Amino acid sequence: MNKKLSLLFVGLLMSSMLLIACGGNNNAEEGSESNSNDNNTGNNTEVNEDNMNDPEAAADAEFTIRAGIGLNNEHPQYKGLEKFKEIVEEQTDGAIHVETYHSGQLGDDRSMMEALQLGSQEVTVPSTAPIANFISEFSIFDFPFLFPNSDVADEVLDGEVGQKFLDMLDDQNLKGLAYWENGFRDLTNSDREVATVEDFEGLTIRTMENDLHLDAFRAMGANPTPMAFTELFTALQQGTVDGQENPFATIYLEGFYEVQDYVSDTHHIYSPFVFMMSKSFYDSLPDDYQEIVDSAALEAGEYQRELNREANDQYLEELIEEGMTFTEVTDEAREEMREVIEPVIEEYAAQLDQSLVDEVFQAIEDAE
Ligand code: TK8
Repeated sequence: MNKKLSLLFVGLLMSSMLLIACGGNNNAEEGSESNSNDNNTGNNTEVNEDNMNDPEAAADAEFTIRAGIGLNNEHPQYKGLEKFKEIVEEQTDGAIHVETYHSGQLGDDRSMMEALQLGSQEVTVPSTAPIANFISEFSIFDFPFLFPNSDVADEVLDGEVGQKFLDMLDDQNLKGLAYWENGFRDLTNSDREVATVEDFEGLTIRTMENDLHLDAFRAMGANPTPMAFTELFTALQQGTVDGQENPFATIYLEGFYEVQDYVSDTHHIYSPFVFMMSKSFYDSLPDDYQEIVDSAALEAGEYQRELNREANDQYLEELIEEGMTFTEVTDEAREEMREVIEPVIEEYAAQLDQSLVDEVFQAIEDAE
């Protein structure tokens, strides 16, 4: 698997060097246009009201950061991106200009990470699950029921253990700067109420592109399908899949209540986001600008986590008001789900360095 990824990475790297040789890059000669997104993997990146990206500001800047996410501009993830933009542009007096893109305008999590590796995009904030396709150790953050609550998650992710995982991104030409919050994942579907493991039987569930997620839902009797987030709403609308799982904020703000009838507070995985930057771009910044983007990613992350948590309970109320049937999952039912999934967790843990796995579980125990 890693050999294939390395070959893919070399191929992508060579094609990008060819592209850069033919076209501008982030910091060409004075007065050049802002970076061309032509070689980007994303869709239309023209300036529009939604993006509020200003081509004049880009032209005057020494550096331009193209920051793209998959969720829409109502989501706390985008509010965090705007906060990052505000801090960086203020502290560099506009020398660094940040363009913000949402709703998959530049691609999905995986293709945006590849764009960072190629240098055709500078920032993205994916969930940890797709990162595991680049660095298998990240699958540990998708062990179901790993984090008991968000306080423990913050302490572990923002501490030594979390930093160790961010440092692993360097070898992929990615620079991990901070953990933001996606949140506890909850199940929705269009077929039935789900309160226990038995209720998962035969449900086709879209999962993120992560083998552990697939195996965990198979263990519970569901029929999982991996899919990029950018394709999810259409798949739900067309009935290609019965359901999906995401935090309440995403379920509400992405309008999934329009195409889903049932929501259960399974809380089966706490999903972190990772704020990451193209490492070659990061290394091209002067030291003082590196310090500014470092601290801005952390400060914007604190802000984003707060927004995400403030509204999450409110979002469940909104979903019920929009007509979804809410099914409360008991702790006993969650325990049964965890027991059924345990062999999958053990199988994936066995593929990782045992000392690293122990370190993560010890850090969680210390934080509780
Ligand atoms: C958005 C994704 C999303 C994630 C998923 O780009 O794919 O379901 O939870 O938030 O990262």
